[in-house]
Parts: sequence; C-alpha cells; structure tokens
Amino acid sequence: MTKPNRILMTGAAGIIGQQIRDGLRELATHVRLSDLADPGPAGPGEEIVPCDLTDTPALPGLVRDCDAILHFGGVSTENTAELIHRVNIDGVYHLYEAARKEGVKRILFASSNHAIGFHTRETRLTASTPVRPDSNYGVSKAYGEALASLYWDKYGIETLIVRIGSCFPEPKDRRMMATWMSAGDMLRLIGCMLDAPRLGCPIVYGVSNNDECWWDNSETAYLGWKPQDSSARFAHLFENDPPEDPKDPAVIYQGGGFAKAGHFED
Ligand code: NAI
Ligand code: 15L
Repeated sequence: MTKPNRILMTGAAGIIGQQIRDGLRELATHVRLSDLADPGPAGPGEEIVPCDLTDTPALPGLVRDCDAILHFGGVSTENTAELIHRVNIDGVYHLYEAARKEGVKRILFASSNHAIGFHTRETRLTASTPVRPDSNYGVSKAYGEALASLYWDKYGIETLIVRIGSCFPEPKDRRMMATWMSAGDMLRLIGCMLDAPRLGCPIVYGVSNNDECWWDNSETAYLGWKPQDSSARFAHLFENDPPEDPKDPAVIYQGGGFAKAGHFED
C-alpha cells in the first residue's frame, strides 16, 4: 500500500490510542480520531470525529474516505455480557459492514490475549492455535477474529488481527513482563500493516521482544515486523514481589486474572 491519505483510529481517547496518536502522523497524511470520550483537540493533520460504535447509522460516515481503519475502540476489559455484545460484537459487525459498503479495504482489529487466555503459560502459541477465551470479553475478541476472517474470504477486506498482550507505558505486574508490548512496537507493526503489498488476514501476537514470551510469530514473518523493545528494563519493579503460587489459576493461565475471575455478573 502506498502511504495512505487518510486513516481512522477508533478508541483514540484510550490507553493505546493516546500512546500511539502522535506516531500515526508519520504513517498517513490525515488521521481521523474517533471515540465516545474526548481524545483532546486536533493537532496538525488530525481530525476529530466523535462517534458511539453502537450508533449504527453513523458508522458509514465515520469510515468514509479512509484507506485503513485501526479499530481500537470498545470495551477493553471484562464486563456484562450485554454491554460486551452491544459494543464488541454488534459494534464490530456494523463497523465491518460500513467498511464493506464504503470500500475501506484494510483494517487492524485489536484482538486480545484473552481470546486465548485459557491456554497455560507452558504452551507456546502460534497463529494457528485455536482460540480458548477466558471471559465474555475474550469471546467477543474471538468473534471479531472470525468476522475479520469472513470479510477477507468473502469480500477481500484485509485485516491485521493483533492479539495484544499488555500495551501500557510499562508493565504493571510480573505477568506483564511476559505480555508487555511497547507503543513503539505497536507503531512499527501498524507501519508494516500499511506497507504490506498483500496483507491477507494474519493473526499476530502483539508483544515486545521480552525475555519470557509464550507466543511465536514465525508464521507471520512475511510482514517483516521485528519488535525492538523489551520489558527487561522494568524487571526491578517486581524483584521484591512474593514468589508466584504455581497452583493459582492467575499464574497457570496466560489470561491471568481474567481466567481466574468468576462470572462478572455474580
Ligand atoms: P481503553 O479502554 O483505554 O480504550 C478503549 C476506548 O474505546 C476508550 O477510550 C473508550 O471511550 C472507547 N469506547 C468504549 N466504548 C465505546 C463505544 N461504544 N463507542 C466508541 N468508543 C468506545 O482500552 P485500550 O487499552 O486503549 O485498548 C484499546 C483496544 O485494544 C481495545 O479494543 C482493547 O480490547 C484492545 N486491547 C488492549 C490491550 C492493552 O494492553 N491495552 C490488550 C489487549 C487488547
Ligand atoms: C486486555 O485485553 C486489556 O484490554 C488490557 O486492559 C489488559 O488487561 C491486557 O489485556 C492484559 O492482559 O494485560
């Protein structure tokens, strides 16, 4: 793809959106930022288009004239099934429909490690590993991955499915030493997605080059993405933490606390 004229980022007010926003200006001439919440004023090359992803009639206008969509908007942790379905299942469906009708051909779908969170930490996962969701939230991400696959096979809309680990300014606990992804590595991955002459619908684990890692991206090496950061420089933050209990479900499973938690509505 030549440098896109206009890309849309949903979830622009969120943790990832705010971390990568400035870097997106290098990747496209115009960046359209959207969220329910206020992402702050538009800078050079930016336009702000507020939108609720559950407002189906508004979605074609939201995606119109965009060469690519970075879909980070939605419910980002466990919640009621009702809310998750409305935003992360119906909302994603209508966003893909809007993309199909408006001719947008390339999407990044922000999936999550919680789509595979009930795999144990000893299991090395690849792009071909079956989903094993650990929450209502994880199920919604598995749905989004399946929808992306359908829109590629049937309509030729390409999606980079990113099973993001933990994309925060720094890891918050010992588990995140393995799952952490820097904003810089996310931006480099988006660059690879926009540059790829033929993207298809690959699944990539969104994780930096950490010392401990449960995920193998070799099946998608054709994208040319090489994470450059590592959580190693944050190791001192957790060196005085008590030892992990090997019988704790939050330690056994990749999804950590999401796998351990009971039903959200109980
Ligand atoms: P976040 O919760 O900080 O940001 C999500 C944004 O979506 C928020 O600004 C929120 O206002 C917006 N949003 C929620 N409902 C909406 C609706 N109905 N209409 C429009 N906008 C709505 O989450 P974060 O951490 O920035 O994550 C971004 C995406 O990446 C999410 O889809 C999340 O599931 C996914 N992800 C994030 C990870 C991380 O480590 N930060 C890990 C795995 C996946
Ligand atoms: C996610 O999917 C969440 O969006 C984020 O808030 C973190 O909980 C992350 O996974 C994680 O597993 O660390």
